[in-house]
Amino acid sequence: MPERTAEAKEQKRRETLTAFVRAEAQAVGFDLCRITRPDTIPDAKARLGEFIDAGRHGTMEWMAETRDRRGDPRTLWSDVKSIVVFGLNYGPDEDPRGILDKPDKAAISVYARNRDYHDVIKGRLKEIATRFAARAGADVKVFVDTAPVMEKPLAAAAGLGWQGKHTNLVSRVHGSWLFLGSMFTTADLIVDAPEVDHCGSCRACLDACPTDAFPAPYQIDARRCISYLTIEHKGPIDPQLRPLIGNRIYGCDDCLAACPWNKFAREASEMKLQAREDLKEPSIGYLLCLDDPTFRTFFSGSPVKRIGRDRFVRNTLIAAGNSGDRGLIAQCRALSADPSPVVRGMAVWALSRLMEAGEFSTFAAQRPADESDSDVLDEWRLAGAV
Ligand code: B12
Ligand code: SF4
Repeated sequence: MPERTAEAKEQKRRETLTAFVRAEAQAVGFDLCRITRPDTIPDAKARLGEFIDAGRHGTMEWMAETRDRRGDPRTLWSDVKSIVVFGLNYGPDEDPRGILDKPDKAAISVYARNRDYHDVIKGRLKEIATRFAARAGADVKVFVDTAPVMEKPLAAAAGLGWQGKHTNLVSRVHGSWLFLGSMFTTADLIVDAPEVDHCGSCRACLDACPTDAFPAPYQIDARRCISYLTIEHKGPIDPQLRPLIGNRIYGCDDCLAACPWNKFAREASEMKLQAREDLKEPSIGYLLCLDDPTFRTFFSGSPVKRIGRDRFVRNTLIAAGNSGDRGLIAQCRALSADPSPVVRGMAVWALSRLMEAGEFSTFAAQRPADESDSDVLDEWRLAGAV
């Protein structure tokens, strides 16, 4: 029967291409590779809409601007037939929460302790995509993080794991430490079954959050998340939240680290990113000294560089203010005269916490009379100096 033969041939071709992409994923060092279709996340668009309508994206306006394309892969690319989702384990060797008890040290979240994962994953995705497109004669597009793609629901639909109560993807094999990336293609591949929720009654991640960023299980208010506050948010940080940030100066791992599924996580592959030694426990005192050129050199190739020196020093000043370390007063005083208003303002806040009341009053009495930035003046007011 010619029709049957054509069908069988097509099936064989799908199987071969599917096996090819999996083998390629393994060869470039991805830990997981599974496949779904673009119509498998019907709830995602409405849930994204609720998140944005409630203002939970804060100042990440790019989320609202791209909501239609983001909520449905077919709106992003109408020809897409299959979506291959890749996972890369970046599990740390030690519990990253250990540093939270060392107030003179600054905590940089695990994902940012080495090269920018966007570059690493994008490079691997491009390698796969080039070879796959040539083999399949199909069109491909690759995405990681910054594109308007809802990577977590797609990964869950492809069966890499499930979205945990902290909203991130949890895998039975790799716990909560996975980066995601995807390849969209016009090729017709064999799809995998979705994963089901294995959180049960556990709420460890919800209880671990220092800033109470989860209004309900499976939902996050980014405006309270330390990752958003220290990385995405420009300008001054809500004074109520500053003491809760502790010494976390770039991102936060608390909800991920609390996940019991990490215990079952397999060893990360040999191709995983190793943390830079000098980013494991850098001292607050050292980081406060970074000017623009030294900041750029120190964080060359790192995702931290993206936020720029001023926002980085703003975050470090919050850690200084929370440290109780009077040895940092001289550096904070110097930064209270910094050209950047966000740095000046946060230096005032840090000093109001580190100095004795009388000492701060004397310092405030000597402050420059020509300060005109409204945010900095607000900080002086908040500190009771005006
Ligand atoms: C915006 C963003 C952020 C924001 C908002 C976080 C968030 N959870 O959305 C901020 C800056 C806070 C952030 C922080 C972090 N991020 Co981020 N971030 C993204 C980004 C760019 C978009 C995510 C998104 O679409 N959010 C919008 C919300 C609405 O989407 P959602 O979480 O999928 O929403 C679902 C749930 O709310 C759920 N839901 C809603 N109501 C209900 C009700 C019920 C009953 C149920 C079951 C479900 C449910 O359904 C929604 C749709 O699936 C993705 C990359 C990408 N393109 O996808 C990376 C990404 C999610 N981030 C990532 C990482 C690693 C982090 C951090 C760990 C970094 C750090 N160490 O500081 C933290 C983790 C904080 C946390 N608990 O989420 C990884 C996560 C990998 C993984 N294993 O899941 C991603 C996928 C990047 C990547 N390519 O690897 N991030
Ligand atoms: S990353 Fe930290 S602040 Fe953000 S939700 Fe998780 S525990 Fe809370």
